Amino acid sequence: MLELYHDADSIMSFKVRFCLAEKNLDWQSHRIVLGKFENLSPQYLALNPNGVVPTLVHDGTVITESTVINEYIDEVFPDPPLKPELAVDRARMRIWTKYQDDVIHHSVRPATFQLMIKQRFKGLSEQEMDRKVARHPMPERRKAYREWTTGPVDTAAVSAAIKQMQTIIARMEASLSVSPWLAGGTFSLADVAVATFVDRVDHLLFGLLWEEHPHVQDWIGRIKSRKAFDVASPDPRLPRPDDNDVAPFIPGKESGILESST
Ligand SMILES: N[C@@H](CCC(=O)N[C@@H](CS)C(=O)NCC(=O)O)C(=O)O
Repeated sequence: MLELYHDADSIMSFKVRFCLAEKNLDWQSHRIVLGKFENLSPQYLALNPNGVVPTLVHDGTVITESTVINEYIDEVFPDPPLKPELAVDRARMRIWTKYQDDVIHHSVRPATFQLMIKQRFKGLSEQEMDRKVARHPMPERRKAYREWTTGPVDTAAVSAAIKQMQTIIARMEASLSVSPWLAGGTFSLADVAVATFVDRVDHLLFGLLWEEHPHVQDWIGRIKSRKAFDVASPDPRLPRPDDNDVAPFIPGKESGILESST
């Protein structure tokens, strides 16, 4: 039996749901509501000592880390394969999955906190937030909750994150201009991982970031037309950024940050 501990609006959970849906696998859902800090309960920390989602449990064996989970799923349930046949393409795939873990995920976190998560904790002081996350095993996450969920929207942090997103998109464009999928001729775990970025950028209403990248746009169209993308998608009722929060980042409105970046 496959069990997934996940949350609806967690992009790393989305990544594993996408993989499970591509394989057409049945799984039992255990929702861990991050907004209520259920990820920090002693029971969940016993499963995932980093206090993050997702966690997969397969016949009682616990597997953490979304990229590791997806590779595991692909090995145990090889049909249809989500790893390229050639070793060189598998290396390319892992460069993308590592980049998604190390860079892409972190590029969306500031805007996610400032424009989505902050709305949930309106009015909470730093001290109150500190108490809520005191059990978090990752000190940098405690700091992020304290600094990013309280006070007014930090526009400098969002602007810096947008510049990083633009670099990522330029890298995607370069890769997709030489092959239809990120790791070569076939859809792979690289595409599954980077699809999380598409989902979140859309959710943040930053879709115009793709505008001048035809290969990325074409890839997004193909990614979104997969049934598994839809099945895995986060709850559409999630809090969306307010137009007023997003406006300062849109060209022609206030700062025009998207136009002025390189
Ligand atoms: N490297 C981990 C990262 C997981 C992660 O950061 N998950 C986020 C949701 S997308 C989370 O659980 N955040 C809650 C927190 O840090 O308190 C993985 O890929 O599984």
